[in-house]
Amino acid sequence: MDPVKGIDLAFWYILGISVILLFGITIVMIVFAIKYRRSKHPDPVDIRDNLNLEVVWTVIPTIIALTMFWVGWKSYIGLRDIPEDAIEIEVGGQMYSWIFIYPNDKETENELVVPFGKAIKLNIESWDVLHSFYIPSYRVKVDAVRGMKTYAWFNADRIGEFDILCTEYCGVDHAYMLAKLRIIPETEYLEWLEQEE
Ligand SMILES: [Cu+2]
Repeated sequence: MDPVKGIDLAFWYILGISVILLFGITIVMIVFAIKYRRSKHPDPVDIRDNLNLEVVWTVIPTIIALTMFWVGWKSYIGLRDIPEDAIEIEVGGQMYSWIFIYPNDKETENELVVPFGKAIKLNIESWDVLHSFYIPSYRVKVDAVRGMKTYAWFNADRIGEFDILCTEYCGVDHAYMLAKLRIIPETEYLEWLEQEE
């Protein structure tokens, strides 16, 4: 599944169920508080050991929770499963910028340029403290840890410029640790790749 679609689906699914439950429970609570108030029902009814009721309120929430897990799990798998033809780019986080190293050893700072229509795999590492690599538009957010390789991938399916941020507080200039993702047509990318900076 396309991770962007999968994550959005999981988000809206869980939010939708939460909203329905919020309103459903609130309405039932208000209705019951009015309908069964003490002046009308002085003697409460004991409903303990009602098997049907207990089965219903155990089984239905369990099914709802499992479907939430399923939707979340599917989108997570989408984030971790990388297409085989993905282009690999090394990403290094350092106080306070992102360095990108391309297959031909070209290096850029705070600018990730990739060809349109390709899957991009990012091998992420930190060169000092903890950082976190985040592309909101592609729902990608992975920790950058010194001495440990992490990865992320996205499908570059839109031409344009997108934000890249650091989302792990890494020092005084953390807020300025910003970069741009630039998705350009493949021919332009190949030309750009050969250019000396
Ligand atoms: Cu950082």
